[in-house]
Amino acid sequence: MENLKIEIQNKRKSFEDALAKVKDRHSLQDIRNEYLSRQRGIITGIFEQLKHVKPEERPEIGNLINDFKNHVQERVLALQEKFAAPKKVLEKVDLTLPGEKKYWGAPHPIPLFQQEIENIFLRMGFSIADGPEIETDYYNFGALNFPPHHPARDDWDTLYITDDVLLRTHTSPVQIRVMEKKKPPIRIINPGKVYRKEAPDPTHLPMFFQVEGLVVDLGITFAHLKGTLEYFLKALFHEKIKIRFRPSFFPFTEPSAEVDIECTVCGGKSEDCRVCGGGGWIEILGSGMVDPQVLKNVNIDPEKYSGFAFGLGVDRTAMFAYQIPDMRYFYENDLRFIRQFSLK
Ligand code: FA5
Repeated sequence: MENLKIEIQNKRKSFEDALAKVKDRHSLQDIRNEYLSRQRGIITGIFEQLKHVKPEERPEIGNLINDFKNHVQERVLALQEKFAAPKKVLEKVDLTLPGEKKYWGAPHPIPLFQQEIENIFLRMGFSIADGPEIETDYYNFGALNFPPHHPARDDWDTLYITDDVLLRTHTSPVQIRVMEKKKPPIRIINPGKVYRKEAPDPTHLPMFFQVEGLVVDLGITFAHLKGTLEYFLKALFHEKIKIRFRPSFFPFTEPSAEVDIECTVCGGKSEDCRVCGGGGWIEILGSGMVDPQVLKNVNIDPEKYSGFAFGLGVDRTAMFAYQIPDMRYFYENDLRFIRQFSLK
């Protein structure tokens, strides 16, 4: 019995020595296992020796061992609390800081600008027509007087889905679709997306928006075309823009003209302007008197009726209205750029 008492004293001392060296949770756990493990722990080992003690001496030794066990448990528990992971202190809230700004979605500048265009034409008595973006060769080219293999097709090259089905290169097929269904008087615009085989640069995109216009009635002349477009552009640019009509060629109009506006990026003053190339002018739309052959293709008598048509590039015109030096910004999805328009 005396030997066991001495052993308990020794173990108690070595436990205290070991505990004095503990620095963290892991070394504390090692000591806990060494002393309290149920299978191989030091205290379990001491309890096992109890069976060799005389029965009348067991209660006293049993008390000593229990006392040692409780002591070890208490000391380990106290240190476990000390080494426990620090509790999260509630963050202090500084009520004087500005709040987090939440952005609402905003319309993209191109549809916004397209709406401005539509509103001007609606005020002039035009209505809005619609047509498919996937077109047949006939509507995109054939009915508009582009014979098969004609070199004019190169300027309007696109992506073909089959030999006969393609992504439309302009909104002009809608002219044909409208004239097939409706007889004069016709006064429509058609806004929509178009596609071209084109390398992007500051003034060219492979996908962009156009607004097509078509007027067919009795006695329509080039003067109506010129007056309508001048009125429209002055309304769109708030009278502040210089416009010029330049003779041009389109297979489906005769005579044809392109309309240029003065470069709003350099004001015509920079020789190496990336937008106008130093010329001071930039083309924004094509136009002309509807070719009599096109009217014949849709069974409208060209001896009786005449008309004018135009196709405006929405992105390119928006670029000048907003004085943006590169049209690609519209599609880069940089929110710092897009949000400027939602603040208007
Ligand atoms: C046409 O697309 C004709 N359909 C326009 C037309 C309609 C003429 C009716 C006569 C009668 P054009 O390829 O020039 O024409 O394009 C018209 C406008 O679209 C251009 O003036 C320009 O503003 C815009 N545009 C043309 N190509 C691109 C491009 N790659 N990226 C952005 N805008 C373009």
